[in-house]
Amino acid sequence: MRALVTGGAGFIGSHIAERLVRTGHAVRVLDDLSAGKRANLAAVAGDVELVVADVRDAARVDELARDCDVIFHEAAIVSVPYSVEHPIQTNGVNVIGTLNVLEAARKQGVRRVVFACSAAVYGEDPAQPKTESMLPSPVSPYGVEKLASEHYLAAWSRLFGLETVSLRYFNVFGPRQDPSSPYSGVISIFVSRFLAGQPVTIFGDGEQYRDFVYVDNVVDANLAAATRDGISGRAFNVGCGRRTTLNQLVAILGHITGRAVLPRHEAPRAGDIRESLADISRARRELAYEPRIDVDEGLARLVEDVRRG
Ligand code: UD2
Repeated sequence: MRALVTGGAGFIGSHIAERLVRTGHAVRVLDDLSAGKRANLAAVAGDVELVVADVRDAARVDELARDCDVIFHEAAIVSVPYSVEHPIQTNGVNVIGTLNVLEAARKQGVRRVVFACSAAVYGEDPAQPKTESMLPSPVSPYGVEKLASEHYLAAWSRLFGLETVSLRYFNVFGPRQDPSSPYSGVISIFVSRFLAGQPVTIFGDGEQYRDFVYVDNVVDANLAAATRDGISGRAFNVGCGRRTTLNQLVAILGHITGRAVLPRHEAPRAGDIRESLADISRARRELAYEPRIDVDEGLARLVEDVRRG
């Protein structure tokens, strides 16, 4: 197939682009390089058409969707706190960007759009694990934007027969996730600190948990979402279905790196949810999704990758 990956020079998008190339597909990437990097596509640079463009530019998106069978829509501003500070800007990228993708797909006869949604749509509802049938109640602009996008997908599926699939990512981790911002994923921060022999900070008592999912599993889910029949208009949780507390994370990293790091504890971060766990039975049933790489194995691979540089 011929695929367009928006945000394809970013963390998750570049892994999707790389897998597509390695499995024989033609890949075009749209990325404004605001968070993405050319270097993220270095391994497949000769086989990917990288177009530096903004997903808010409807005409450009339309042009790039031409002749594509599938669009993987990963382009977004991904920081929850940033969305609180700059909601007009994040709405522009995260919602108008999605509308541009849907309109381009419809006009250009693209068969299917697979969308990078988020567990942020669930908000603070304490019920665990999260199932897709729960009523979403996002508490951040970012979560609202992801949910609005998901509704647009489902509407475009009903209105125009465009095939759409929304994947609600939980806490994705892996190589190329940028550890440099204070809002970076906790695993990217902890791994770089462990390997540098620096202390880590846990916000709260460390008993809060997340459903951490290695990026290769997320790529598997995307490929299944692009190809399975009978799932148009649907949303799926993408996690491992396993909870890991931050204290457990520190222990696992200590084991893998052979370094004992005593975490510092600070007050819980404002606005943090305490727990997040995915029920992945719908993805198992309808996408034949199975997280092949568990958290321990994913962490080992990430440590190896960061060590190699
Ligand atoms: C994740 C997503 C976010 C959104 C949200 C929805 C990432 C990076 N972010 O946010 O985009 O989808 O889920 O619920 O996947 N922590 C520390 N020390 C640190 C950094 C973090 O203790 O140095 C804690 C933090 O307070 C939180 C946990 O680690 O309790 C996870 O934080 P995170 O920023 O990795 O991810 P999260 O779940 O807030």
